[in-house]
Amino acid sequence: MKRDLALIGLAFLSLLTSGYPQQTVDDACSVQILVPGLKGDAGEKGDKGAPGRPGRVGPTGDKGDMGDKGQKGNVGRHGKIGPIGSKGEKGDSGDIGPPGPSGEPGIPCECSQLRKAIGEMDNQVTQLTTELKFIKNALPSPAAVAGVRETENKIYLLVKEEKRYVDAQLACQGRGGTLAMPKDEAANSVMAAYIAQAGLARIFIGINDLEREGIFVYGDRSPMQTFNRWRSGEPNNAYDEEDCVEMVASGGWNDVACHITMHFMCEFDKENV
Ligand SMILES: [Ca+2]
Ligand SMILES: [Ca+2]
Repeated sequence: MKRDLALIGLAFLSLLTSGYPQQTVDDACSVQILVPGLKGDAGEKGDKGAPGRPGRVGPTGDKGDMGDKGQKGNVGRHGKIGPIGSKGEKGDSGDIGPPGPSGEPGIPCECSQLRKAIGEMDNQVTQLTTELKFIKNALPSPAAVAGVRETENKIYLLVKEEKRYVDAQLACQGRGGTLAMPKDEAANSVMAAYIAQAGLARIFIGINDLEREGIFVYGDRSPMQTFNRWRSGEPNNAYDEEDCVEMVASGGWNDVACHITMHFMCEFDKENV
């Protein structure tokens, strides 16, 4: 059926083309009907075509079986140092160790210096013992004196008993001394400080003009030298009766009546102690 239609089409087409002006006279006069021939032999095989595009990704496959165990790995690096642990309990004492080696010989002592020092200490002990013996013998009672004072040659003893001048002198002589006689500034200063420290205002000292008015001498009858510490306006022989002498805490001197009573100070030669 199709083949018949094709043949009719070809014949119609040939009729149309014959009407063209360029058509030769022969063509216009002849009508040919074309009919297909027999099928030819098969041609040679063509060249191989280009590769096709990749196909779509396929669906996920089923999970496979577990593989074999791998080889053991290498040793890892050191980790960080951990925090300090708590203190442990004290352990038991160890055994006693063996004795150490003997020490080196000591240095010989400086015996000569030690003997000298000991000798000096012996002398001091002897001197102190003598002075203590003197104090014990000299003092009427511990409460009556305020210690002693010393210069290079003298020992001074403040006696806190109120006596008249003559009785005070006798009391000092009874102890082996005399009323204190300040014959230079050093002695006067020691006596004044002693009085002040004892808290006293005035004391009898060993100076008087009992024998000749206005001619003052020391208690040992030695004449007064250039040194004196008369207070301003003294001696004034007040009321015409001041023949004895007191020392006030400042160290100044004043002639006073001999019959009044007051504390007094004795002095002792160190040679006689
Ligand atoms: Ca006088
Ligand atoms: Ca006077």
